[in-house]
Amino acid sequence: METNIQRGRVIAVYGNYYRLLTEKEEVLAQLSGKLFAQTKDGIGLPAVGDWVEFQLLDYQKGMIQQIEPRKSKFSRKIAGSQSDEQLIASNIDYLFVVTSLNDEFNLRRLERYFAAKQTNVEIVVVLTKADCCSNLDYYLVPLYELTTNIIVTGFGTNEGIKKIADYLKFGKTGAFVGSSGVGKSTLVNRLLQTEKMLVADIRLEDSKGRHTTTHRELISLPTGGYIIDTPGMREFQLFENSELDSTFQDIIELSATCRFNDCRHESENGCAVKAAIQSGELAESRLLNYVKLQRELAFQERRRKQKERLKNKRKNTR
Ligand SMILES: Nc1nc2c(ncn2[C@@H]2O[C@H](COP(=O)(O)OP(=O)(O)OP(=O)(O)O)[C@@H](O)[C@H]2O)c(=O)[nH]1
Ligand SMILES: [Mg+2]
Ligand SMILES: [Zn+2]
Repeated sequence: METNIQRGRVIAVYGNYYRLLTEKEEVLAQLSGKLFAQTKDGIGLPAVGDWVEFQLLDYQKGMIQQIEPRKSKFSRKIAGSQSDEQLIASNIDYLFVVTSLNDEFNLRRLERYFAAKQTNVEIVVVLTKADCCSNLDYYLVPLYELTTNIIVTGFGTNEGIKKIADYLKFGKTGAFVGSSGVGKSTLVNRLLQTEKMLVADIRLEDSKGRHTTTHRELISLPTGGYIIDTPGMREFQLFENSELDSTFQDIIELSATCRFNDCRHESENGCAVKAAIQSGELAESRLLNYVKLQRELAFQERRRKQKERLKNKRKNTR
């Protein structure tokens, strides 16, 4: 008989250990053998943001029995050559894509985040370091084409921080994602009004961050909401096609008016996409990014199918 079953939320993962937050305390837990076996097909291991049921064993120690179904998630393809999914945060309402108002800003990378957007998650772009930027419009004008969910922050003003806090009302969860050094942990500290998270200067040589944050962590906020801080991403590849087409709706609409149905928008006659590039209506880099993302997803789809076939083969020969 299992007694003392409680509900908790994964706030950090350390190897095989999971730090859980309950209403009363923090608990360090491991997976039950049964759950570990189940995680091998389907749901995967618990991720930061997951709600779990666990058995309280001992003083602040526990055994996780079950992962509650995820309402939403944000994942990418794991870094490197494999095509598996890496869950970055689960049960989030808002994905705050953080980017700074300097050379780090990259519209093509932002498009990638929008293309990877997953169900039940709203994306908000947070532009940091406004205090060091004298040409805000240079960044804002092209960004408006992609989204109007934009928050501008910087040292010397609390306005942006207040807007972020407004999203993270009681029970709501957000995650900060973006490159190293853009100021994700600084935002967490400002939301908390304490220096909880370690932050570090970016490198002088190339203005890149130092990968200061090394673990994903969920933090409770005074508003009753939660924020997940994540390490800066070096590489961010799409895991599955969810919002690719809606992110590039303009190109899809243009393609529909190309003379040939199978137009590759390269050198075909009557190509509406090329015409839009020539007239300045569409940025060529946007088209190239779309094609690149499509290829990336097609490649992973092939890898996944290959893997699936191998798995079935093994099953059948067992
Ligand atoms: N001027 C200015 N500097 C900022 C701002 N926000 C953050 N910084 C600085 O940027 C540097 C990097 O900040 P972090 O918060 O460590 O960046 P991070 O995104 O958490 O980086 P990783 O943990 O490596 O992913 C620090 O020196 C911060 O003080 C801002 O709004 N204005
Ligand atoms: Mg950090
Ligand atoms: Zn075309």
